[in-house]
Amino acid sequence: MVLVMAEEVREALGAGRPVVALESTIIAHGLPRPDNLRVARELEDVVRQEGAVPATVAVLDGRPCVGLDGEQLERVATENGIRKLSHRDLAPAVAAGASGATTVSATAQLAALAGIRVFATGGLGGVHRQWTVTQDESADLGLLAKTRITVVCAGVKSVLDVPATLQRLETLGVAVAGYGTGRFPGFYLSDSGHPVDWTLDSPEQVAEVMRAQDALGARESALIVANPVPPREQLDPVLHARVLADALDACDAEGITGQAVTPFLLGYLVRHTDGASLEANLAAVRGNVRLAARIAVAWTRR
Ligand code: PSU
Ligand code: MN
Repeated sequence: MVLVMAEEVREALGAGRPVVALESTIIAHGLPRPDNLRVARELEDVVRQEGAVPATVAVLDGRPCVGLDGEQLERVATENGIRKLSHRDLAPAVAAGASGATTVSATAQLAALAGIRVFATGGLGGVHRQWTVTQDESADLGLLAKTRITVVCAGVKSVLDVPATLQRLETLGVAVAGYGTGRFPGFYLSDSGHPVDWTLDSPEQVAEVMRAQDALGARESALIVANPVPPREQLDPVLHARVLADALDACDAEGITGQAVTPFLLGYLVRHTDGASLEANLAAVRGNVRLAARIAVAWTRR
């Protein structure tokens, strides 16, 4: 296989020790420079503090890498022209010798191939508002419907049509659980305003669901653990509603489409909230990475 695994990751997996996959699109395209490199390192440190091994995923010079060294992480954060790769882009990128950051869908696919079961991100992609016109739905959803991985997120990005995304996950048969809450989190906000059917309250409970998924032997699908940003670290909901409406208008007015939509909207929110959306985004990601590491520890403790 063409997969390039970091030595540390390979050893940990071989020995049955906990590993957490981290995506790189948030680093390359979701967070502003130069903070993004510091954040990328910090997230890896959080995983280590919890006793697990971080495996940041990216494609570098056509090589799909699971686990990056310091220099590789720096390339993802700083290299100009680093692409955004969803799972459909992996083969073309490998064949072309291209470099790119991996979205949730590409990261989940490569992590599962490497034998990693737990993965952390900020917010999942999903069904966009205006879907009836644009048909814009992130490839994240379809990939999670056929990949056995546990993804810890703060819900789906609030720029999306959240109820439509929850409905699509139901249709696709992807399990969704709130972590310590019966409400689906709203990425920058602790509560999206929508309920979830299942609540899990500890890493051990999450690991029990993962074991039950395997015991059932049913179709390979993911488990989404939706972990809310703490209320005191969320973005002010009134500010969020106002700036988001402007961001969606600006996206329309500027004719932004396809892969560029999500980075555009996230960037707009950062600029027009004086960085407050960035703080909330970071708080969410940090919390998710920490929880993912604890789940990986519980998962390997059998
Ligand atoms: N979470 C964040 N910031 C991000 C993303 C997630 O906090 O930038 C990325 C993920 O990589 C996700 C992608 O897969 O946004 C979705 O992009 P799209 O809507 O184009 O599928
Ligand atoms: Mn899209």
